[in-house]
Amino acid sequence: MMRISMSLPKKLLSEFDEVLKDRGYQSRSKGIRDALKDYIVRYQWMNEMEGERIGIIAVIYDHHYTGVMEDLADIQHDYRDYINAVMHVHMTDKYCLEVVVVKGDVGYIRNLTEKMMRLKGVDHVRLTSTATGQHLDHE
Ligand code: NI
Repeated sequence: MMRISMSLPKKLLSEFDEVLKDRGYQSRSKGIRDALKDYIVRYQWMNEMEGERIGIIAVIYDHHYTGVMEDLADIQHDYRDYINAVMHVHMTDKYCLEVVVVKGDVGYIRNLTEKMMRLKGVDHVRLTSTATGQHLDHE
């Protein structure tokens, strides 16, 4: 085992501890290990997809964070050929939810998702997608 030390926002850590308590975890280290594995599995899952997909990207961000709205708009404009629609919900005083409907080669959808994920001020990004055509012919 390696030991690491890290800085986390207090609120994030207390929310994480709440989840661990709720799930009956005895150890925070075990919780963090499991969360990291989950992150890696999601990454692998995203990388294994190929071909044409249709889906949605849900993005939650703090619209007060300087530049985040401009950055999200710039990225989405760059990928406009793969975006069919965007819905914006003013979730709370601070947070916005954007639902981006995407369609096309998964390579582009993945790049778009990861570019938005990397932005500071963006709290949560989740891609849900399905292969196009898969549900059209019920053979
Ligand atoms: Ni908003």
